[in-house]
Amino acid sequence: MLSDEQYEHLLSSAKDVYMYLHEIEYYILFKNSIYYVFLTICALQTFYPIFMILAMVIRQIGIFAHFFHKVDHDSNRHGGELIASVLKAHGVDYVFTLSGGHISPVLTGAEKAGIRVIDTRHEVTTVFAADAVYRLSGVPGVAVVTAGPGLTNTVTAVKNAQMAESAVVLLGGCPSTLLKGRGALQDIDQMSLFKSLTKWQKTVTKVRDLVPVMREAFRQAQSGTPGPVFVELPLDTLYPYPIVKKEVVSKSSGNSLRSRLVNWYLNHYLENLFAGAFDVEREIRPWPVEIPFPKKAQMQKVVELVSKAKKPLIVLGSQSTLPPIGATELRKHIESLGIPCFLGGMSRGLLGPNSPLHMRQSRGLALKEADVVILGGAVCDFRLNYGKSLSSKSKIIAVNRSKQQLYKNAGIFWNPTLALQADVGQFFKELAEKLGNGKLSVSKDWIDSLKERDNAKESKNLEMALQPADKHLNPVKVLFDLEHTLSEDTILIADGGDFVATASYIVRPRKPLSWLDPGAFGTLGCGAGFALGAKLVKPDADVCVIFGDGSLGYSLIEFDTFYRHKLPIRAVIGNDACWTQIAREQVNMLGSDVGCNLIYTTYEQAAEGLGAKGFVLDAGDEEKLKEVFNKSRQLNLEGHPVLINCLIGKTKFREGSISV
Ligand SMILES: Cc1ncc(C[n+]2csc(CCOP(=O)(O)OP(=O)(O)O)c2C)c(N)n1
Ligand SMILES: *[C@@H]1O[C@H](CO)[C@@H](O)[C@H](O)[C@H]1NC(C)=O
Ligand SMILES: *[C@@H]1O[C@H](CO)[C@@H](O)[C@H](O)[C@H]1NC(C)=O
Ligand SMILES: [Mg+2]
Repeated sequence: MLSDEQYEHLLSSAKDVYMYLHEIEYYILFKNSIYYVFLTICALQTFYPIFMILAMVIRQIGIFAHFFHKVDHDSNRHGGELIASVLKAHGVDYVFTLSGGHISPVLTGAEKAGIRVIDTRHEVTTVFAADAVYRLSGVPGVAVVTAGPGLTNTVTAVKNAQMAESAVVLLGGCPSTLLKGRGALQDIDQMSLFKSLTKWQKTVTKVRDLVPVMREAFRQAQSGTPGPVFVELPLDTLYPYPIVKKEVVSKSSGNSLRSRLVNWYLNHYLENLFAGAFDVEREIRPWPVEIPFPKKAQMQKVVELVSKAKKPLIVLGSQSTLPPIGATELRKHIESLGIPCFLGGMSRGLLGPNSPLHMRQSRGLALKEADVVILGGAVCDFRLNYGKSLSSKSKIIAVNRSKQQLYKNAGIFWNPTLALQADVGQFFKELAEKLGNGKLSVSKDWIDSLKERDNAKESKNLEMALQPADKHLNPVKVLFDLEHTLSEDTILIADGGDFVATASYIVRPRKPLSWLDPGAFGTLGCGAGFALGAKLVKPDADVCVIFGDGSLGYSLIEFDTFYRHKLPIRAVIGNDACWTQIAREQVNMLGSDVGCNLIYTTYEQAAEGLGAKGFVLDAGDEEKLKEVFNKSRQLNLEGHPVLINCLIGKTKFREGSISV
């Protein structure tokens, strides 16, 4: 029997072989049958060594591709155009970048294909933006960055996308195939670096491979548990033949036998690099994406369990909003089931601002009382206290596309009664078909008791908003006033510590997909990138970022990007002159605030310098808050990005919550 790894290897080899046979059209007659023979061998899981040798031999045939293809030596067509054609066919409307010679052809190719190129001021922004594009549109976001430092600058956002399970296609430059490992500029081992950060990664080695590799990248990014993928693009697979030839061959001219031999080799190498690149019409349409569906037998057990429940509870996480079901349809299914619901991550806002089923407060208590808990894409990590939040008396149904996540900390702190590796949306669709529309009688007392607790807590919050803070504005009041001016089309983005955590209890996303936060990786600095992606996907939406003053620092320069690209977003800063979430604990536990203090910087002026409109609000401006929030939206509609610097003081709102 083969190990999983060998099997994967075998399958991918079979695909490679198929690709090469495709390139050499002379074999086209046998192409399909040979592929099926290989797949059969795979299925039999035997002859592994023989197959691998065979695959290698056939793969080598690809090296002689230029015997079958004539390379047009004068053509100015280039690999960037091929990449753009695949992007276009996959519904990509924008790529995010920060320029670099290694990737110029991808950018000009995209421009020519009518794909909007958004150039940012830091590479990390490109991937945050691409992440937001996927979350809001279901089309993988695309970031294009240059070799070496361009790529390493994306690392935080790539890891964040991986943990948030967001499909991002990252394209990175690298030195030409011939010069790799020979000390070229910015030549580092990018593949090892991105191996743990992405779910799939591949280096392109021939121009003719660009299209199939790109298609595979899109399929991989969206299949199973979505995530970022990385495609490495050597310089000589991107530039036109005459330019590459000039770079590679002409530089080693001379008449000695040795240099003639070298030149012969280089010419041969180049022919092969470009063979079959532009003279073959390649399939560019998307591959089907593989999504795990709930198994019938398991679904039957779920229906039995849930139909007996008196106090059922749903906890939804980010995965629930993934295509193909999508957030709007999921909302219908949840409502038709009538089970009370806690929403987290991307599912916030799913049920609108005032749904009777949506509970917001005291989740811990509710989890202890429920008899059946459905974890829909919510994972037993720190957010559920590693599973300790669940009661051993409740029946737990866990649904997640990823097997690993499904069983996280199971057996130690909690035990799933039923665990389904399946798409969350599909799960609720099937459950609603069986038990929806009143077939389920959820106890009214149960919902009422949850709602009562919710209301009690919310009144307490409101009280908190009325107390004056020391010296500056009360953050709770700032956020309540912001909440009261939000509209149906607001998309909220959260980037910060305490101020943002407070916001998550006070502002109410109005509809599905109107709340973006980093997710499990919990990084600061996602604000500008998320806003960029959101404003492009939803140009008419009111994109509003809630920043801590510390967090704003990472994003501030991108106001220049908002201004240049005419993307009017607005930002509300909770400026407490401090990295408060850290200071609060550090002072308490270790007795010093060293390293945690900032000052009341005039961020509104910084933003003005970058082309935005700026406001500052301090104690005494309590009555003006709503007016300024309204005004900022108005300025957005007139095309201006806006930053509102709210100087806030301390309250007891977050006291006692531990955060790192
Ligand atoms: C990239 C990154 N660096 C550091 C941290 C640790 N961290 C978490 S919250 C926080 C404070 C954030 O300060 P600010 O944005 O001003 O929000 P506040 O807590 O003051 O409201 C820090 C430094 C982190 N999560 N991510
Ligand atoms: C799976 O679980 C992880 C961890 O809890 C969570 O972040 C993710 O959204 C879940 N994904 C799905 C598809 O349910
Ligand atoms: C702000 O705008 C909202 C909605 O447009 C409106 O109801 C409210 O009265 C406005 N408030 C102020 C203070 O301008
Ligand atoms: Mg702060």
